[in-house]
Amino acid sequence: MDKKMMTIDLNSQVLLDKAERDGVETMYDRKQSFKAQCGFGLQGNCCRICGMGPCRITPKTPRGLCGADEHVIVGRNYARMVAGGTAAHSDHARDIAHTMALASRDGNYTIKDEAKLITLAKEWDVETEGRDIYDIAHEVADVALMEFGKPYGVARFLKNAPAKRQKVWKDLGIEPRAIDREVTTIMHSTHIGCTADIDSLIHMSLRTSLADGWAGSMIGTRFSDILFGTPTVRETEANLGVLEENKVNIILHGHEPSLSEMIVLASEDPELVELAKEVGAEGINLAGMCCTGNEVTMRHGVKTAGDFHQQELAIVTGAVEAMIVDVQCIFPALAKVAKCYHTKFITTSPKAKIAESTYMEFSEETAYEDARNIVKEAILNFKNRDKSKVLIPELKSSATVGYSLNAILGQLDRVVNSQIDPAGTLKPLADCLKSGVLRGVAGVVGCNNAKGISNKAHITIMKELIKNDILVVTTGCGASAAAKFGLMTKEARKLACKGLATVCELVDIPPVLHLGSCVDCSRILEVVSETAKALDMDMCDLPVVGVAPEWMSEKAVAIGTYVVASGIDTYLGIMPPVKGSSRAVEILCGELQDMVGAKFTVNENPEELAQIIISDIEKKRVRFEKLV
Ligand code: CUV
Ligand code: SF4
Repeated sequence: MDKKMMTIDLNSQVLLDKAERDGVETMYDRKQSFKAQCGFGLQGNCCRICGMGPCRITPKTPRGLCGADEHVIVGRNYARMVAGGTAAHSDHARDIAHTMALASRDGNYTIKDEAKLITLAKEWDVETEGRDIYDIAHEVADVALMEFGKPYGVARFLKNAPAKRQKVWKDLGIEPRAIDREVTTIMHSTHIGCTADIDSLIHMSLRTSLADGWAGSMIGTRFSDILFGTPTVRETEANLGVLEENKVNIILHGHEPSLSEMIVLASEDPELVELAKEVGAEGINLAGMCCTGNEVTMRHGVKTAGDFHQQELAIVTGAVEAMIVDVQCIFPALAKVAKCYHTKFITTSPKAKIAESTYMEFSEETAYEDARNIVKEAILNFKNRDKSKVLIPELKSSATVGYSLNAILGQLDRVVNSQIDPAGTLKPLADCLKSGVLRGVAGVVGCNNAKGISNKAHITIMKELIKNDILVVTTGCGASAAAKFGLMTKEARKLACKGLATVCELVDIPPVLHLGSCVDCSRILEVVSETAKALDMDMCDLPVVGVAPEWMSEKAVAIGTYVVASGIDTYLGIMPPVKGSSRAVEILCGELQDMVGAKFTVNENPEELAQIIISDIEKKRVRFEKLV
């Protein structure tokens, strides 16, 4: 295998060699043996929605057995991806809301950001005067839980968007109602014999995606901040080099901070630290992976072991005592890889049981006890580590992380506090955009995709954008990539052009800002929305774009769709399975512009995609400068 054609991460390349020596199969081996992927699947024009199928569209068979044409089939598949992604983010948020309903002063979960809770309570008309903070929390949690199934009305957070944006949604009829309702409606409407109109399928996809961005994900982020603390700026390190030879290495992988927060606490438990010493280790070393990694690095500075494509390779180091996972983006392959080493692959969620893993159920009611037991299991596994099988690659990069909206406001405030109002505004950011010192802002987010070379598109595009005075904000595995490649260090401003470099120096930030996990794309919505409001504009008026260079998950499809529906042009480095319908492409990459003021652009060549983004931002600036 030509490793350089697999990943640009040098640690990963070293570990791919090791995997080969150890006889361990990874995603990269499977990628090679797959060779050609199914053309119908790639185009999105295979339908398995009913038992008469699968029906595949070809020139000779232009319709499925029920008569569905390629537009209907592609549209239904697309809508179902949006529903799948919305369900995943929102069900995660639901769990966090349930966790907040359990919060108590002396329990496992407490309220860490009271101010944020009060703000939210006020936004949602929950009485705050003279009430115990936990009573407020429980009522706010109940209101949030109602957002999933309320029979009437639209999502509560919509009113936080700029007035013009709200009007677009209202006029188009894409204001999401209850979150579960939007997901269910798509599942219903894409059942055989329901919606057979591509325009309508995309219309409902827009509405459902907004239930993700402006409801599910936003609840996930806000509630996590309230319960676990709003991220603040801190230093960390990233890449597999953060594993430590002499410590019990525990990798936290998955998504929901309710588990990872407890593991962080348990790993500091004096008894467990003592136990680690008893088994001959110098201590416990936690490292994060994927979005759980982003959550714990943003709030605790826990180091990031790697991204989605490094999950198997982390185990291949032979130095991991336990890989602890909850939900989403977990390779089933981990069970097999873990068997080749001493690593315990510990699954914890009834929503994501994986055959041949060690299942240790985590429940919010018994959170700390469960977390302790899990960490203990890892420590007791240290003795089984086979030193001859250990290879911890050297590379790691330092990174400054933790840029929640509040942290960004705090940074801006430090510089211009004479002009800023006490609540803090994004006016300084708006001013930099106005003056053109910053040409624009790009949210570069999302996964790694085996269709390309791991990390290549992320890094190529981020570097190119900052070189052109475009500030990059990032979440998910895009954030892990940026951290690994040093783009989140303050010195990385040297890679930026003069305008951005100056802003970075003045405000003391890196040119690529870590905004968190995938649900935290809602933070990007907030930044853009607040900036638009500061300028009395709509979100589509700003020189701001979304980019998903290496997206792969249904969640990413939901994110891309709500970003576009929010008026932010979105650029994809991987073609979604919609090419089989010329109408789907026409709408998504064209007509949406007139509907919501933004559209998708796809180009699988990262250099070209970067140039398109830069030139489009300049085009957007022409209109923007006329408006300001
Ligand atoms: Ni939720 S969704 S691979 S971990 S960003 Fe990473 Fe992020 Fe995509 Fe998954
Ligand atoms: Fe075929 Fe129609 Fe059934 Fe899809 S819904 S599998 S196109 S018959």
